[in-house]
Amino acid sequence: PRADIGVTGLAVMGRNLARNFARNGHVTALYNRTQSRVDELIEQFGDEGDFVPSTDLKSFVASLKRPRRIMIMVKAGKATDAVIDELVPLLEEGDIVIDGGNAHFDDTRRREQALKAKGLHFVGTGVSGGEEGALNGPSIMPGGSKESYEALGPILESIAVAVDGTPCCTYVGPDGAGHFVKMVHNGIEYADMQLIAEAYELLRQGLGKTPAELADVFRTWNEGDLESFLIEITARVLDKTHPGADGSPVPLVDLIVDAAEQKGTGRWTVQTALELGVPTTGIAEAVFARSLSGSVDQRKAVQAAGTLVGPTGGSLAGAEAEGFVDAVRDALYASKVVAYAQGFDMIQAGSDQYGWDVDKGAMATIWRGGCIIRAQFLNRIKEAYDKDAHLASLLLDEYFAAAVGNAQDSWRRVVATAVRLGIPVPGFSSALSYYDGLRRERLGAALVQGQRDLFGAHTYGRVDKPGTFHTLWSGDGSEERQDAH
Ligand code: NBP
Repeated sequence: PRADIGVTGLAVMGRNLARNFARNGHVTALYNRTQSRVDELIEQFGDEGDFVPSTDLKSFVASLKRPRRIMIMVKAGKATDAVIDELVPLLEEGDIVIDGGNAHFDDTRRREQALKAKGLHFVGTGVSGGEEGALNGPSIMPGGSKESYEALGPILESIAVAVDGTPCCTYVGPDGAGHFVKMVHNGIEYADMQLIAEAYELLRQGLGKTPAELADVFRTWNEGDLESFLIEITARVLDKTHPGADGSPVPLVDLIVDAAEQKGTGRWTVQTALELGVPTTGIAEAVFARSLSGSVDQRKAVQAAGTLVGPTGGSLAGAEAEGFVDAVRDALYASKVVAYAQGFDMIQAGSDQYGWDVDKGAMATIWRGGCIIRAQFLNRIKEAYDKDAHLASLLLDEYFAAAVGNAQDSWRRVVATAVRLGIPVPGFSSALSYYDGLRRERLGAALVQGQRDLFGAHTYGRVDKPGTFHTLWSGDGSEERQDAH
């Protein structure tokens, strides 16, 4: 056996990862359920490196050096289990099975347990960057045993994209940690995209700017602290035109149906956040905003009825328009800091819940390249966690606190303007409410606790003394201490 690593599942992602391994000097074994995918890869790209193709799983496994490193790149879900079930009887103690698909971290935890019991390592790994990243350098988020990372890490790091000489791949933590972090990454991506879309809508509706003018705005923003892949591609999308019905060029963004779709990782993030009790409002609002946009029949019915009254846009003028572009930029930046702060809180909560000990600064580091959310900004997050790994919130970091503090007047102005114009800004406004919620010394939750005690005897704590209390609402109105004392 001479192969360093094997890839099974050679659709777009698997094929590109296999080519990436081979191009980086690793002898790469290939297997796919449908043989033609192997043949095509060898035919088209066989000269890019040293490939060992197989026509059956047994010879694929036999072609690998030990401990065997086998990367599964099949459709996430049942297919992954089917492939694992076929593979396991052919493997030997210490071999490493890597799942690079978009698995749910719960599935990864289950699979890791099952394989560990058989003396095998299971590495659930997030792979970010799509087809292009898979070929030229993805961001890689591997979970699993530390021991397996020793044998696998160097190979993965060699194919990951590097930023400032540091590979965007590092050990994330045990069992489901890698897929969990990848999931939160995708959730943050949803939030970031939603915020950018809100900024676009505000400037388009509020200032009546054309998509081409807005492309320039986003290009300018991309030269400042918002510099990121998502801002860059926003300008590209806004610049694009296609011939409309009469053949003349129309901005593509005006031709695209305004119903956003989703594949599900954003939803997973929010479901998990609800279970962990972490307020990731930015991600949740982004997922719900996509759902609302996709409720096409309901939106049509509401518009046809014409009974839900309110402002329908209308442009800002004079003093109201002055400085509005910069204000929207500030609001976008501040909201983005909140969304990332919430995402990193979620990583901490998952890490605490499952005992993963995830290094948040290291996660910011490996997201700097390859990923959809790659951005300058992540360097700041890394620095914040380097300074204090136990920051109670990213918002408390000196740099971010100052940045958000400086932005907050603009942020309030933008949210207030949006509300007045009737432009929905769930991302901007919920981020601002989250910021204020963290900041306020007292919250309305005191009243909620009172209500809960009245209708359900759920008890409350008091600010002036320790203990758990209940008021005898339907009795004489006196208060009882309920805990043992
Ligand atoms: P697909 O998700 O379309 O899966 C196709 C592959 O799965 C083919 O190789 C197919 O074999 C194989 N497969 C299936 Br389906 N059922 C199988 C079974 N029962 N036994 C064996 N093989 C089976 O491929 P993809 O789009 O390349 O994505 C691969 C993974 O990467 C997925 O989990 C996906 O979610 C993830 N992904 C990640 C990103 C990213 O940016 N990180 C992007 C795209 C995809 P066949 O050729 O015989 O049909």
